[in-house]
Amino acid sequence: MEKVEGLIKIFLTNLKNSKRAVVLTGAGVSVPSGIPDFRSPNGLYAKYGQDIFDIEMFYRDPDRFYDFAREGLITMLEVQPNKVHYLLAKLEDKGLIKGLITQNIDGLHIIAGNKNVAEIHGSIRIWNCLKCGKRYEILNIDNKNYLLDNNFRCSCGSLTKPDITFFGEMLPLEEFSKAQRWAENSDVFITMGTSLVVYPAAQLPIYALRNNAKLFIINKGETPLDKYATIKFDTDLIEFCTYIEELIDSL
Ligand code: CNA
Repeated sequence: MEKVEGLIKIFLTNLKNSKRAVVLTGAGVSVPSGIPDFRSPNGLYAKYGQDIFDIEMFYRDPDRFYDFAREGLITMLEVQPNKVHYLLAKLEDKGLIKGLITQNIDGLHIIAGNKNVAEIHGSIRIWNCLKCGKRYEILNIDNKNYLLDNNFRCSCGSLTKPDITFFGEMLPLEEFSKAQRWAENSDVFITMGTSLVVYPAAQLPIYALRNNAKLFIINKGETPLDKYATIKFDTDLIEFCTYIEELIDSL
């Protein structure tokens, strides 16, 4: 316990002395809100298979994806941010982090109050018709119900797809360029709740390291970049954020 507290103080000192700290989050940040991650034993892959976000599979069998979407994506809209999201919003408010890059598609960082956010894998809030281009903003209950009642077909009868990046698709260029710029200019780079195996997101800490940024990794379980971290916290994020909240004002 004392050792962890000591390491957290080192982390906080680095954060407070930094000028351009950037955070990269992954699915683990939203697990305490009730959204399962991909790769844990109770994760989405265990239930739906690894290819559920594969773009070829989507075109081959869209209804399989839509069945998953009812249970695994639309339900994300009912979920609330947790302590980790709120702490990150507070750190931005205090000027301690300059940018927040997320691989998550649930929109919870924006709901929690972060403003400088790069959603590099898109967001489930928007669904687009693949034929006529009609856009459905599904935080609007009428749009959501329309899609649910029509098995995700547009009013023109064609397939719709959420505005998220499937495996086999390009990332949204503008969002990723912003994230890359932040990473390349960062002096402290923090990753939270990500296994760092999905590319090109996992490249971002490497851009930061090339700029001599210090890397801090907070994740339950190993990541391929652990050996490059100034400190790796293999700990639960809620526990970690509780420490930060307790110590942040005292340093
Ligand atoms: P991942 O590969 O599933 O890794 C998540 C990591 O978080 C794992 O190493 C877990 O051990 C760790 N973890 C889970 N809970 C906690 C916790 N409470 N404390 C500390 N660590 C924890 O997911 P990545 O984000 O690395 O992979 C990127 C994918 C996942 C992106 O394409 C996302 O779009 C996608 N995804 C997003 C969501 C979401 O939007 N909430 C949910 C599931 C998957």
